[in-house]
Amino acid sequence: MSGNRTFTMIKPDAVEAGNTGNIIQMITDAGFSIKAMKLTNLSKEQAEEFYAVHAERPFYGELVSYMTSGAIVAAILEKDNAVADFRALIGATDPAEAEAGTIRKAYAESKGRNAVHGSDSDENAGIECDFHFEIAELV
Ligand code: DAT
Ligand code: MG
Repeated sequence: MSGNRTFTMIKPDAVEAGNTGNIIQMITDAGFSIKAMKLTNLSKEQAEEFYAVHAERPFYGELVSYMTSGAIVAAILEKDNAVADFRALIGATDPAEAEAGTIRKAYAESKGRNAVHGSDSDENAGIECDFHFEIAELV
């Protein structure tokens, strides 16, 4: 059975460009409710841990430095089939390949600076929500 929660970050490029409000609007228009949300910064250690699965990839250093370059908005989202539906809403990793109507098509600058994160499985959604929020922060 698929779960009903996913984790997202609005990434530094999108926050810096002033797109936070429009992205949140797209998320709620798509039927997600916001269970927790915060404007914050990732430390180098947090970014390295969050993206540890990519540690051997050539873009890892660039990814960590980008994700620590400015404020992010972290959030827990709820909807039936949350993980798959949110991946569909954000679009392909590379905005050049993202479909019209997706968040990355609208707001991502490039494959590396791609506006939003979305969890890729129910298991990782749980890990990522716990990484950023205490259970007491959920509404
Ligand atoms: P996604 O964020 O769509 O789940 P991913 O998990 O494969 O994509 O990669 C995590 C992030 O790493 C991605 O959002 C942006 C960065 N990234 C991935 N592939 C990249 C590449 N070829 N060059 C630069 N950055 C990349
Ligand atoms: Mg991923």
